[in-house]
Amino acid sequence: MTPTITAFERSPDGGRGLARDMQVRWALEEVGQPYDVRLVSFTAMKQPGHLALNPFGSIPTYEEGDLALFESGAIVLHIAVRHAGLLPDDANARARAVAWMFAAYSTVEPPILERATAVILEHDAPWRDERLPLVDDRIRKRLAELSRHLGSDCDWLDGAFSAGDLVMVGVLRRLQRSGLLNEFPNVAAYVARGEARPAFKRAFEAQLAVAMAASNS
Ligand code: GTB
Repeated sequence: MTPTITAFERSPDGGRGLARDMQVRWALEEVGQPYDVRLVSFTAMKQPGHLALNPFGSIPTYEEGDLALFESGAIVLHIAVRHAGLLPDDANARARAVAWMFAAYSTVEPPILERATAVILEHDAPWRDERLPLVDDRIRKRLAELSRHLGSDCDWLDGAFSAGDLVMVGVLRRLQRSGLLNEFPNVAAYVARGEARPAFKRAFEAQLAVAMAASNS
């Protein structure tokens, strides 16, 4: 059965692939699973039809037969469990790949989201200029830890590319315009390796086509 995911009708990122449908698209492309996309407006996301799929009124969602899922991490994990290619066969390696998914969303991402809030939503707030350097230092701490873990030899976080890398690269991509990634060349190279994967490129092009169509309408 072909799953259907939801994505922004008009992504505020204008096609940079930063909204979280990108992680789901990428996972589906990695495992070779075709999918349909239902585009939703900000208004539609808050209507009962979408809230029945995601109580928080956000994208992405995932529907497959009688299964409806929300939370990009849960969706990527579901895809990785159902298909070969995103989780190792060895049980311990599999558990570590899942740990990296959690690390991406619950350890690495929080200060990155704080930065987005400071830059976008608190742009005019009087505390913004004091707060941003503090947030950047919290991000640097995580990037330094990742940098030490990757060292000079590791292409991926734990052996072969996994769902852990997919989620981590997705989280780190939000830093691309901040300049912070470039302070850690091996982490920047890690993100570039993720973006160079053919499955990433297919997913990126698909979401870009939506943004282009929206900008022409
Ligand atoms: N924890 C959830 C998950 O991982 O699925 C978070 C879902 C979420 O935040 N969805 C966002 C959304 O639907 C889109 S991805 N927001 C609309 C709403 O809640 O009303 C977050 C996002 C949005 C925009 C950019 N951007 O413009 O750069 C980047 C990321």
